[in-house]
Amino acid sequence: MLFDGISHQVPDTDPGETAEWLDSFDAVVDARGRSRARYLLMKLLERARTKQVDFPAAVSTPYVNTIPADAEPWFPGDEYQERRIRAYIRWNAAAMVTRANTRTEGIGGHLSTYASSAALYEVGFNHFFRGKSDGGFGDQIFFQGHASPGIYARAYVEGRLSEAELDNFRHEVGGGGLPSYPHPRLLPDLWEYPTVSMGLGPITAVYQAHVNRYLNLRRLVDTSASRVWCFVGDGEMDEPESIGALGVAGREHLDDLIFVVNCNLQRLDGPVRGNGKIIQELEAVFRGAGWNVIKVIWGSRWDALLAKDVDGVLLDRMNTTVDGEYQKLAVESGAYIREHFFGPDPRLRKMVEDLSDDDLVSLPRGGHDYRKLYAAYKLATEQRGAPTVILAKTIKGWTLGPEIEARNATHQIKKMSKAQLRTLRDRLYLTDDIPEDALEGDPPYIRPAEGSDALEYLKARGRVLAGPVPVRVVRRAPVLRPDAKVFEEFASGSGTQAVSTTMAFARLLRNLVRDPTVGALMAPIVSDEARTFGLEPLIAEAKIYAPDGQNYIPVDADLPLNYAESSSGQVLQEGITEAGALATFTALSTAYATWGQPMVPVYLFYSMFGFQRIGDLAWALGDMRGRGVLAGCTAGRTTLMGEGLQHDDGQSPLLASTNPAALVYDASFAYEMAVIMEAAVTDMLGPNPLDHFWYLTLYNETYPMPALPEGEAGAVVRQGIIDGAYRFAERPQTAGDLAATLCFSGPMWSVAMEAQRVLAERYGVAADAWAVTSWTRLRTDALEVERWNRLHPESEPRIPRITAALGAGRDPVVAITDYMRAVPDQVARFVDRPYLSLGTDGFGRSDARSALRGFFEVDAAHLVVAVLQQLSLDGRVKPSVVADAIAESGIDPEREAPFKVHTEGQRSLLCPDVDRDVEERAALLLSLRQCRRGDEGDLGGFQHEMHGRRFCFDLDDGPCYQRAPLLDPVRQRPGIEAARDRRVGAGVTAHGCTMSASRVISICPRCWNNSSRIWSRTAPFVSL
Ligand SMILES: Cc1ncc(C[n+]2csc(CCOP(=O)(O)OP(=O)(O)O)c2C)c(N)n1
Ligand SMILES: [Mg+2]
Repeated sequence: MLFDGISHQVPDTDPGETAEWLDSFDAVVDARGRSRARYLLMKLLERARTKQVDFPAAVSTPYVNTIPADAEPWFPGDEYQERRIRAYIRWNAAAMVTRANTRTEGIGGHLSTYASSAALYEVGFNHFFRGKSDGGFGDQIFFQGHASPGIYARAYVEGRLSEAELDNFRHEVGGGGLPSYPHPRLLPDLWEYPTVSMGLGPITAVYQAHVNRYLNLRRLVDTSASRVWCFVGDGEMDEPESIGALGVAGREHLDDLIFVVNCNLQRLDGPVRGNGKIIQELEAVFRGAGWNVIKVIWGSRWDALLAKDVDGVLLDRMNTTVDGEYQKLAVESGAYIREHFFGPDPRLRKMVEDLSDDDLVSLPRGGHDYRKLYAAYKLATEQRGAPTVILAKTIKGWTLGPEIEARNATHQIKKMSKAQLRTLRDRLYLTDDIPEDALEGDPPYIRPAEGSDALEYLKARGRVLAGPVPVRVVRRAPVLRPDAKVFEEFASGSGTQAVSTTMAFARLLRNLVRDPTVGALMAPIVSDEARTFGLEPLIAEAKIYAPDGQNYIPVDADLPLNYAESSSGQVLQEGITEAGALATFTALSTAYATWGQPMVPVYLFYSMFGFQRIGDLAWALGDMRGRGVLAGCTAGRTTLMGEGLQHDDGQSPLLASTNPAALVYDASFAYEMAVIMEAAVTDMLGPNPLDHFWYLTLYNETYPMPALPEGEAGAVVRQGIIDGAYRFAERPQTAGDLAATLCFSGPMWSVAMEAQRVLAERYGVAADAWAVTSWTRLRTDALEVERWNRLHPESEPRIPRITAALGAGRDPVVAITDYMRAVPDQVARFVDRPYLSLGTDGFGRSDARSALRGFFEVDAAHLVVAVLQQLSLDGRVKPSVVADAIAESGIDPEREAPFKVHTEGQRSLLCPDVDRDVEERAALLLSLRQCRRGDEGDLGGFQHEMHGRRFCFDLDDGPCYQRAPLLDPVRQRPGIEAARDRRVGAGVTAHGCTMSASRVISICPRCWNNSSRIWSRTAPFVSL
């Protein structure tokens, strides 16, 4: 597909020939009209496509089937048997949901979605979907999540599920239950791909196909015999994730990818596009993204009508009728359809005069027409060079009877009455299988008898297609272990060289990629931040995966570390799509099941844009039992400096801790990171891998990395790193008996060490320091122990790891983190000592690291004060000592907490109650104006009461900063100088008040909080 073929910029090599073609076209328009001309053009475009002559995307075609009746292939199946099998499945799906809701009122389930898509699935099951019973990998099928009743019902008919299991639909807790939706975590022999959170199925499917191609081009797995099918609802296509990755599939020509969109024109509450046409809209979207589009709109009985439509009136009616109207027609009588669809135009009315009203009602939509669907699937599987979408028009609740079909409430119907079940039975021709008395009580489950033609047919199809789907198989893989050298260098520390954990991680990743045993299985993934994370050497060496190779000379070709792309590249540089990158990670992290090929995906991302941005995909990853390493880089609310509110991550370990499959680690040192990575890689490629993934935060603060202790002590530290904590520094010798414990993680180690020194030297407090690598693991352990103790009251109580590690007593423990206090507070109630935590709750700021740590009160001064204050609680330290420490450190005890949201940020001068208090505003304005009459040089100041606070406005440039005790004079001076230089005009004052040439715009939080001085210089206060 070409996207930018601008013909007038291309030289005409044969103008005579061009003129001939154009003249002929003009002649057709003149002689035969525009419709005919349009038809010929479309034919030409079709031909061009089949001849693979690229042309600019033409994004929509008329509202008819893409495959004309005369181009439909012969249908190879036994239609009678297939219809019968379909009837059994339809019935069982409805019976299962009805029974579940009879057993437990309100347990839920969906009837209408599968009812609308039964034919879409059955054509696939009977003719296309490949299973795994031949030892191959089969197709990867993403089912519409809430169509699961139909998938269970088929598995029952195939003999793969029992009646008891069907009866446990949505009753999982007692064991042997069937989950509501596709959840491999809970039904790991059957489900492969979790899909029910709208949009995740489509994006995961696209990246599954993308990863399949990657594995194939890297010669790790031959994926060529498998296809990826993704079934998705038309309402679901509104999710950004559903459409966001379509371009990837088009760009990479992922022709093994087939989407089937179930266009029943409805979502949960009502029409998807009442005033428009979802099929047309989606056609344009998919075509624009480079996909083949096959529309299956009309069933076979429309073919004869379309054949009569010589003037194009029917086509015109089809094109101009909106979806809302089509839905109305779907619930109305034949007479209504005659009157309102065909009626207005006499030519149309004539077209259907020989059809009865009943005939009109039963003119079906294409998505229920087996032959049309077969034709579409066949073409979809044969087309090369681009992915294909089948847009199939269906009716929601099809066959469930007039009270349910196409009704706005259809999605919510969970139970069918006896009368509705009878209608369904009759409609499905199941009167022989379900006698009248069987309709009393619970509707029965039915399946074809052993030896029946239907069952034999089913089995025969299964043999041809290599068994049933879905089925999840995990094959044993050889145990692999990287060379110990990969990790060794990190144990010895970095000497005097300052490095960050991110830099160390990049180096470790490179070592892993180079490892002869596991190197090929490493799959580094980034979403456009490789440079930030120091991966240039890896890119230069392992190259970026690009299915088309590199068809240009990169601008940095002459540099040793250049932007190298290759079709066999190893690094997945996904561009700026965290969702896409996580979907890639998901496909690789489950390759052990999908392809019997364990991989080690390592996705490095901006930690702020991880769980927070794509938490639901990470949830699905946990459901899918993915294995891999997620590395949240540029982590820490104060460690990432300069980037500010949207970037400063103070919560990702907490968000990650909510995912039961995540093992969350926050390392301070390169050796900790290496020990964690060694555990991760050896587990993933080991004999009994956990279905877990690792989340590791990495920082860009550099410091000399300490060495891992050797010998026995080193082994203890290693175990502590994995378990979550180890003692990093013993208590220093001090004169008295004052003692405390500092717990740190990540870059807060240096703060803890500085505090340890000050506490010992100035206050005689001996504090030991613990490195906590995983608050979450400590908490999980403690919760397990707590539960065990609760349930074993007569046994000797067990002791949680963290409780044992920190012991009991009155010496306080103060934890410090670069995240919210809730991170270390995870273990608070398991510590038998006074416990306090310091953290970075609140919105981040852009500033230097030291300023941020001061602002969030996580610097050494605050840590010292915190320890002293804790010691003062039982009288071992006098409160006055704590107060002196506060004063000496320049800490302003009256400032508002940095996490208090209503004091956040800059305020409009007359904020916060500006609109509430017009009079106050006017009074202030007056004061300002009067004040301005003083002149340049010494404007003096004035005070103003507003909203119960006293505002002191200094209109001279001196006093404000001198009186602001928190400001660091070194940092402040340049600001003042700069502000002086902008005596008139817009600017920001030394501490953040902003003003324009005409007025003071805002007042900084410091002024606001500290009796609210405003330092304004000479800005004239003309208007407010
Ligand atoms: C992210 C998300 N939001 C909302 C829902 C709740 N939900 C379940 S089904 C559904 C409607 C689906 O409509 P459509 O995609 O058209 O599927 P249909 O049932 O019509 O085939 C909604 C909103 C969900 N599952 N996931
Ligand atoms: Mg729908």
